[in-house]
Amino acid sequence: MPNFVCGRFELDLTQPRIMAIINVTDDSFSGDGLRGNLDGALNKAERALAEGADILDLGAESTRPGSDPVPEQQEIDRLVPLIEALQGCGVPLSVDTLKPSVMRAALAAGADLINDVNGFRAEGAVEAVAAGTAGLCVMHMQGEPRTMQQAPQYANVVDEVGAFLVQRTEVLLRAGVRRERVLLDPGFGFGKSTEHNLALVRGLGALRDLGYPLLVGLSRKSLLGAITGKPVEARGPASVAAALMAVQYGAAIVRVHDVAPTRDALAVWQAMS
Ligand code: HH2
Repeated sequence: MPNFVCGRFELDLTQPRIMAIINVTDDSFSGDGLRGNLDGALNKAERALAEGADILDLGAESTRPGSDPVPEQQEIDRLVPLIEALQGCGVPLSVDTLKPSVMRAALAAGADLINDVNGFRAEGAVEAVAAGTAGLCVMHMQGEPRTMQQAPQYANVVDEVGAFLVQRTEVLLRAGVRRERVLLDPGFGFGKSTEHNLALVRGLGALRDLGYPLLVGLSRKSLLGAITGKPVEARGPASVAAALMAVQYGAAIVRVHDVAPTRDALAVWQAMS
């Protein structure tokens, strides 16, 4: 597979990569939201880099089930200073947003990757990102965050998620995006029951066969609570196991809260593979 083109960077994805989650939200499900505290976010980013993060994913709007949208100016005001302050950190800066105006502001401030949990479906999203070289993570979500976990329905979750990702990617390619800029993500927990999430983990190989690198975010999610019976703050070990399984099944990048243990687990996996 060719290198993943990601703004100022090209990532070799023949070895698994770690995307560290840096939330400046008020209400993230994992309880790690830094409420727009720039120094807190910079400290967290520095720690993630020291622990071996390959990408930083900056988010200013929670998308947990039941969450409410954040005004776009607030999202921009929280993200832009962070992107500017982290410009020289040496790894790609990803921005987790579904709003075209925020995408534009983030790219103008120097973001390298736009991570859209809505698959670039908002009006103007494709136009906001098509030019340039920023990486684009296309994620699947059924419904919208406020209601998505109420009654998710699929006839065949792997096929339907795959078809959606192909369709959204074709829209991007038609708008002039090079294939090397695209990452796909099945969107664990975004309009999916436990059974749907498990079927998608087992189906990662089929999704990888679509021909794009896969990003997987299972860290601390409710699927792990359903399996272990543990509350969100005690899901660290389960998250590391889930990241390993995701890589084993075909993920190129894992999106995690806990970089250090994930880095160790991947090092062991690589040495023993
Ligand atoms: N999950 C969350 C947010 N963004 N982006 C991608 N590509 N894949 C994911 O699985 C994903 C994502 C939810 O996790 P988190 O950021 O920890 O929580 P919140 O949205 O509550 O801030």
